[in-house]
Amino acid sequence: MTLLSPQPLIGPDQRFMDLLLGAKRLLVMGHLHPDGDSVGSSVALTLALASLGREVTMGYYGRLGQHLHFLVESLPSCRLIKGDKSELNEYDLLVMVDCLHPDRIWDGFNDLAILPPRLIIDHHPGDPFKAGPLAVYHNHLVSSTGELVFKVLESLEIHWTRPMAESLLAAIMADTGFFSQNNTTPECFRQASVLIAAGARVEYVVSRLKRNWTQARVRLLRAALGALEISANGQVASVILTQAMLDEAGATMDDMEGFVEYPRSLAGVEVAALFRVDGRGRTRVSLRSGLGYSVKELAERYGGGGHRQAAAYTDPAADPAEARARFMAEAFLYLKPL
Ligand SMILES: [Mn+2]
Repeated sequence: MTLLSPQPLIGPDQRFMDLLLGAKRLLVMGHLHPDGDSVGSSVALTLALASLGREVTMGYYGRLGQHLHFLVESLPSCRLIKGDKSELNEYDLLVMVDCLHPDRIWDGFNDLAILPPRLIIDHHPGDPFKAGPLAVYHNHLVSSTGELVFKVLESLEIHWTRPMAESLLAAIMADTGFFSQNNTTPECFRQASVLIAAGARVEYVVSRLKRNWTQARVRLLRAALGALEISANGQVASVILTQAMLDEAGATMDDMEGFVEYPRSLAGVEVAALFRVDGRGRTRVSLRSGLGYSVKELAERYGGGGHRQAAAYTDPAADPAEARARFMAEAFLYLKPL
C-alpha cells in the first residue's frame, strides 16, 4: 500500500502579505448572510491584524445566525459594523473574505467609486473580481477560507490567542461538516492540531455551533420533515419551508439553517434539496450530493453556484413547492454523475 503524500498548501504571495501589512485601517468583510466559515475566518483575521497594531473593523451585511454570535463576541477591541456604506471611505483596505466578488458582500457593492482598494481571500470556485483587486489569495481546492486565513496567520508567525484559534476551528469545522466531508484533508487536521494546541476547545466550539437550538427551530424542523418528499427511487430527498411554516413555528429565517442535512442523511439518497422562502418573494434552493453526483453545474444552470457536493441557487417562484416541482421535473437532466 502506498501512502498518498498530501500536496502542501501554498501560502499567500509576498505581494498579498505586503499589502495586508501595509494598510493601517482595514475593513474585513465576509459575504452576505455570513456562514460559519465566513464569520470564523473574518474574526480570526480581524483579531490577528488588531494584535499587530492595525485598526481593524469587521463587517457584514444580512443576518448572522444565532449559532455564530459567539464568534463576533470575541472582538473586544475591534469594531463590528453591520454594513454602512457611508463609512467605506474611512478605510485604506477592504479584505474580502470567503467571496470572490463584491456582489456577494451585498447587491450593488461592486460600485467601484465607493470601494477602497481590496484584497480577496477565498476558496469558492470561479474567477475573482477582476476590476482592480490589489491581490488575491484564492485556492478552490481547500475546504474553507479558514484554511487560507490559517496560512496567512501562520506566515505572520502570529501569537495565537484562544479566540483566534476557536474562530478558525469553527470556520474549518463549518465547511467540512465537522470533518465529515470529502473536502477534509490532512491539512485540515494539521491546522486543527495547531489550533487545539493553541487553546481552541473542541467541545465548546461544537456546542456553540450545533447544540444551541431554540424551541421554535425544533417546531420548524418538525414541519419541514412533515414536508419531506422522497423521489427518483429514493435517490432524491427534499424538504420545503414556506412562510406559513415559519409563522406557525414562530421561527425566523436563521432557524432554517442546515435543514438540508436531514434529507441528506437518508440511506440511498444521492441528492438532497431544501427549498425555502428567501424573504424577498423567491425560493432559495440548497443542494447537497453524495459522492456519485455533482450539484455544482445544476446550480450554475439556474444562476447559482457552489461546490460539487454543496451548491445553491434562487428560483423565482414565491412558493417553495413550485420551485420543488420545477426541480423534480428537470433536475436529473442536468445533474452530473461523477
Ligand atoms: Mn466557505
